[in-house]
Amino acid sequence: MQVITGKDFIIEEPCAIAIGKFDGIHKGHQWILDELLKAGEKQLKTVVLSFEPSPEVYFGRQEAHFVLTEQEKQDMLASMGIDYYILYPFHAETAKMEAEVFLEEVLLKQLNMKHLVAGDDLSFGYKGKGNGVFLKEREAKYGYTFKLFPKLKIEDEVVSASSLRTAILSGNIKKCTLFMGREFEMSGTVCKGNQIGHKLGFPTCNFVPSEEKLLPPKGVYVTLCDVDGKTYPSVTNVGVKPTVEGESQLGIECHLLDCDMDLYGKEICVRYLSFLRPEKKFNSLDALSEQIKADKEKAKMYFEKQ
Ligand code: RBF
Ligand code: MG
Repeated sequence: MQVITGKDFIIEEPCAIAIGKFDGIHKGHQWILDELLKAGEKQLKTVVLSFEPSPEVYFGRQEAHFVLTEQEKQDMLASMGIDYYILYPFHAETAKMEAEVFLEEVLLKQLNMKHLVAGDDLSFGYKGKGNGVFLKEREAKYGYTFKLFPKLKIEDEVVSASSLRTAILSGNIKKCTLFMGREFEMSGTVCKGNQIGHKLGFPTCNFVPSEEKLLPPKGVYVTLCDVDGKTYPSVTNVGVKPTVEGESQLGIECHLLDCDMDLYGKEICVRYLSFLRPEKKFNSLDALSEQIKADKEKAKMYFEKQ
């Protein structure tokens, strides 16, 4: 996949384009992207076009934390087989551009668009005039086809970027998995911890999540830990360890249930399966240790039931 930043690109090959932020690449996004890839099978190049920063963030309607980091999103789009990923600069000038101009100059001239797909909240151009109705009306005039996707529903619930964010922020891990069709995950390089976990009998591999990442509530989760192509059942604390430290940087501490390995310096991926409890400040390390033992038992039971 070729990643394009900036405005001065030209793709001469006829292409199918998906416009959107696609944060999370949830089931609704997958539905749209599947349609894009189908167009790709019919001799069209496939293009995903996102505005950067996203207009939601630019206009201050959303914080700059995402379900997928930019790198995770790019890796996933590449693995799906998308040909081009465009990060179109969004600033005052982009916001002022008439929808008609964006359609003619960017989508049709710079990109040779033959097919367009998007979710029903699509809007681009000045005052968001470039919406579903606008694009449908211009199909014949400009010789492209356009498919607008309604919001997907799973088990009677709307799957959208915002419902997914709400699920993550409230620790509703089951819903995240349902909406994404895979587990919510976080990756990082294992750093040196304080070794207290080791003394307590619960060694952990620790990392600091990416600044970009939208975080679930501080607390304890049943997780899978991927490292070196292998997967290990684990239990993970997301938080600041109030029992051992004062106000400190939020970290991820993952304890492998069945083995004790030193993963220092390795890249690991933690996949969230279930929320167990909120993080707490205990009166002693002994009390914390007792609680972690209980968390570990719960996690083991979770895996035995699967
Ligand atoms: N630290 C806390 O201060 N409060 C907690 O509730 C807490 N829960 C944890 C649960 C698990 C399963 C693990 C692995 C760690 C937890 N920790 C918690 C972090 C713990 O304080 C830390 O791993 C050790 O002190 C080593 O830094
Ligand atoms: Mg959306």
